[in-house]
Amino acid sequence: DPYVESGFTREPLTDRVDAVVVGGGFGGLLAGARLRQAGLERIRIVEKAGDFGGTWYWNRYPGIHCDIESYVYLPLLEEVGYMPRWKYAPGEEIRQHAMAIGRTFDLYTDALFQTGVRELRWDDGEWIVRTDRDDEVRATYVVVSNGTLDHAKLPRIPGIEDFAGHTFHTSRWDYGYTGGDPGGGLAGLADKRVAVIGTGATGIQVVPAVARDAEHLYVFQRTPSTVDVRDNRPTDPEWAASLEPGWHTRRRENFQAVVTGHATDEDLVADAWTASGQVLGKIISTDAHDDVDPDEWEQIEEFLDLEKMAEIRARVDRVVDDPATAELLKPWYRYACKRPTFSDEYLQAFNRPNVTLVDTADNGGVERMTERAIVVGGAEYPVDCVIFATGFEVGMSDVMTGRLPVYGRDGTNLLQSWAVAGPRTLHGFTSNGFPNLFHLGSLQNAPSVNFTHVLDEQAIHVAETIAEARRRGVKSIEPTVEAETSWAETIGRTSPDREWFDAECTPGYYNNEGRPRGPRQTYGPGPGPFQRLLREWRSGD
Ligand code: N01
Repeated sequence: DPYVESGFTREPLTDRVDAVVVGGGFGGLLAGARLRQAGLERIRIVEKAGDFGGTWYWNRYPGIHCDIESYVYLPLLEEVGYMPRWKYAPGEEIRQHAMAIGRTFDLYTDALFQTGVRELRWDDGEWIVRTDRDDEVRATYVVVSNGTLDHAKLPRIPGIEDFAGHTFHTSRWDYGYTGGDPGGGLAGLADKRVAVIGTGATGIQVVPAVARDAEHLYVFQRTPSTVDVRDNRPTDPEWAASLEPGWHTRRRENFQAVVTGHATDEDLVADAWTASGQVLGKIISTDAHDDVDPDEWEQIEEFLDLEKMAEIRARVDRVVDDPATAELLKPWYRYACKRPTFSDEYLQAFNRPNVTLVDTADNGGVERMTERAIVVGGAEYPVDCVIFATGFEVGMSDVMTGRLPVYGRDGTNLLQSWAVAGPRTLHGFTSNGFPNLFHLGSLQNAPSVNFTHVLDEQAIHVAETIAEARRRGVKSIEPTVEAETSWAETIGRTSPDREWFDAECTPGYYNNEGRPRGPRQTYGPGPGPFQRLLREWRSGD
């Protein structure tokens, strides 16, 4: 029993609250905060981890940072009264902010940590939430926000279980073994030969820290990432003092408009897109792409893509001393095929005498592991420790995989009811037959790179919907079958179909190896129009 092992046990709990929120990451915290603002009193967040923070709770590897500017990534900055210290915040600062949200909105009082929700069941006008600690909590409303990047992925390397050295995944960093803390050095690696497998966004952040302190570091790369300039800097206090109330919402909306190509403010656009070349900035700033023929637009995109990738490769040549290593570090695909990364230390790490890049692409990945070594193309690399930076089982929340069963009216199983025709929701939030149940995350809605913004808009929508129901004295809310059908039709019609992506991006964005991509389920016009659509829906009848 992992709970007994962790040393934290407690008696099962039976009670009744206004709302249960499944998950205490930013989605759950935002749901909690917005429900609090909407006047709900008993809000119980149930979270597997020992505290709030979600992905920032589990991922504490050295070097962890957020790639999105902190002034737009961190939610509720004005409400909490916090100004980030860095343009790109380190993970610990983000985790502390998550905890501050918990305190500001009094979400700790009723939170259940180290507790996993095992079943949601609608019973006579309310939900019964059962947990793996045998709790039975009744709630009028349930908001599910349990994330999509929480199941660590280990590679299927033959012999992985034979390896007798030390291993761990980046999302469970072993500071006991490596020494140090998230901000400090890793003294425990001073006499260790270490392997890092994986060079995605995580690998890029972890490698410089391990390179600095390990006796020797072998970086096992299957696909090189694009590594763009980071240019992090402390927050300018004068700028911070000059901000007017409401700045945070405006900045987030501006950022969203720019990255989705809907901005009209020329200065802002030019600023944001300098890295992508002025052409794209100009096209977007003039909103000209709305008038450009789609084929022509695709050609323009491809051209800009080529330019951008040439710039990324030229940087590798400039930074990396050894030409053979530099060649291997150059990405060969289109920019959006893989998640872009940013670092001013990663490429530089390969100039250290104690760092070796082992490219596995020609051999289809790592060949096998033995008791003491990693084998690639017949060559053995003896190591003491293997760090898996191999990402996550992506794209499916526990509800979508069935790990968290949901039973609605008449005991209907949610997943089974979606088995034939796929998910059926209104705007991704609610489903017929499952009253007062709301989903946050990526389900039949519009994604954006700044995911905390997407989650906040969703949390606001759920909270305002519930507040309206309460004002009207309505006991339970759910969409009609017609509304769901109509939304499914909108999603089917507008979901972007990027054929080149499927054809050229191997492996794909999240190394979703060998898995069918399935029909796309996003609202094509993008997050801005989606948020407007929700606001209009709320202000209607
Ligand atoms: O995981 P990934 P991640 N043999 O899946 C390799 C977010 N994030 O943890 O590219 C050999 O991207 C795999 O190789 P390939 C962000 O959204 C955000 O890095 O598939 N190698 C790849 O190199 C990101 O997208 C921040 O060929 C294998 C790596 O492992 C998500 O988290 C920072 C392998 C996995 O890359 C996940 O990122 C960090 C195998 N069998 C992360 N299987 C921010 O800044 C996999 N690999 C906000």
